Amino acid sequence: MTATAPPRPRAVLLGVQFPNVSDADFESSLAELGRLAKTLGLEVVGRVTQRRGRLATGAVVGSGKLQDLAKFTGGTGIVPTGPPQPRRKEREPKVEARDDDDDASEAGGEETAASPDALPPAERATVVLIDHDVTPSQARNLERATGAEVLDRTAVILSIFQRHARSREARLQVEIARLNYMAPRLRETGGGKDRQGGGIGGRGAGESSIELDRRKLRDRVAELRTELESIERDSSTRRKRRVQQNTVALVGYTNAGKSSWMRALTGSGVLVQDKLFATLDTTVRALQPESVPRVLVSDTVGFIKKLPHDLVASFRSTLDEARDADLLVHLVDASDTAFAAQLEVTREVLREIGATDAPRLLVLNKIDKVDAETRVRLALEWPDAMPISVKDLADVAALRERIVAFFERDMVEEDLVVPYAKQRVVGEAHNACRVVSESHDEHGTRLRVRARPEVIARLRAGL
Ligand SMILES: Nc1nc2c(ncn2[C@@H]2O[C@H](COP(=O)(O)OP(=O)(O)OP(=O)(O)O)[C@@H](O)[C@H]2O)c(=O)[nH]1
Ligand SMILES: [Mg+2]
Repeated sequence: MTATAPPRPRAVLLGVQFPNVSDADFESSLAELGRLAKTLGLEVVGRVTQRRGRLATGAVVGSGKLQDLAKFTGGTGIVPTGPPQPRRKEREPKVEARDDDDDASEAGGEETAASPDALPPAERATVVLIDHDVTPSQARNLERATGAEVLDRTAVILSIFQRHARSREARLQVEIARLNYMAPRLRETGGGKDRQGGGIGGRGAGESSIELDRRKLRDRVAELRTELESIERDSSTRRKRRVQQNTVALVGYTNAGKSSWMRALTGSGVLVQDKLFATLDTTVRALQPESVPRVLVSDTVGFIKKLPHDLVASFRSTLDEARDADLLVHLVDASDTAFAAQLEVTREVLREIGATDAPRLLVLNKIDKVDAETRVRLALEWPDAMPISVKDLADVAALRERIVAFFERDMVEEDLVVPYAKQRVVGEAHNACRVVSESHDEHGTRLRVRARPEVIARLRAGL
């Protein structure tokens, strides 16, 4: 046993700025990749960026930039042609990078020693993170030029999801997405070899599945889906039971503060962390202090730019909570300069999962971190949004009030006669409505209830 924590694996970031991407957007995207890296437990030691029209087909960036990368990782900086050779040879003279030199890096021949100006071995990065999705062969070429493990944005996000998944449901969802991500890569590498296993992206329950051929992989996905479906049937039953209730879903970009608000609004002990994707499982709790009728609040997985489509599909059932909610509280981190883009991403994912009907309340969260001048500007720009902070008790009370008022606003008062054979509905009415009066006669229980019309309609449907 040693007292000092082992050093964190080092990573270098690689980004290509396309002509249609502004400097600010490019920077914020790379910064986000850095935060994803940190969430994965990596230490970012540097970055290499290049402006170009598209990713180089060979190895994402031109040869000069490959050399820059190799300084961080200790590789040759050259994509060797042909299979890796054990024999070492002098490196070819460096070819200057041009912006359009897709194949300039293919000049190398066999792999050679690290460049002389590379970092000392102990300080080198062992991982290259690319802020784009790359093809399997681009990734492989980059790996051969850098000698490091290469992860694209999707792989990074999948790895984080894999580490943060707690429930069986979340684990199954992530595993299905991960196997689907791996399938085409298995095909290209003829069974997957060198880089699989042990690395940042390749570890986990499915490690040995790398050796499985595509068919076995498909069978495995089918098996996992069957298991997932049976769990989903249970949770959809649970959700149906909640249909009678008033429900609010907290939605938003990852790290916007959803779980913090879940804690504040419901007094529950859900995990709050300054990490991306801290929450993957949905939690549902009653608003506290309890309102009459009761309001249920749900906290769920956050969204991110370029969220892998498969992952959204896998989490569809988890996100049903958001789709079926009566009110969506959409939280953004107002202290993040990129929040308008993040807001758009969230809207897009909500559209994708079909959560388009419920009214939304926009919350500009973390307003305590925003200076006075910006607050004024935000208030003008987003007049309908609530600028608040979870750290301010008055703000917590204010959001709770807004939620309660939302459900109050459209309430109507009606009579319900519940036959004695259907007394279950009386209990449901007490949960979902404000019961103004209750009496009994020969027809059953006579209730005068206050609730939103759709809640009363749902109760009537159960009579
Ligand atoms: N200063 C400040 N920090 C906040 C506020 N709300 C949340 N935070 C911090 O922001 C970080 C992320 O908060 P979470 O509540 O975990 O965010 P989340 O949206 O649940 O994130 P994921 O589950 O990762 O998607 C934590 O460090 C919180 O303490 C706020 O109003 N003000
Ligand atoms: Mg959370």
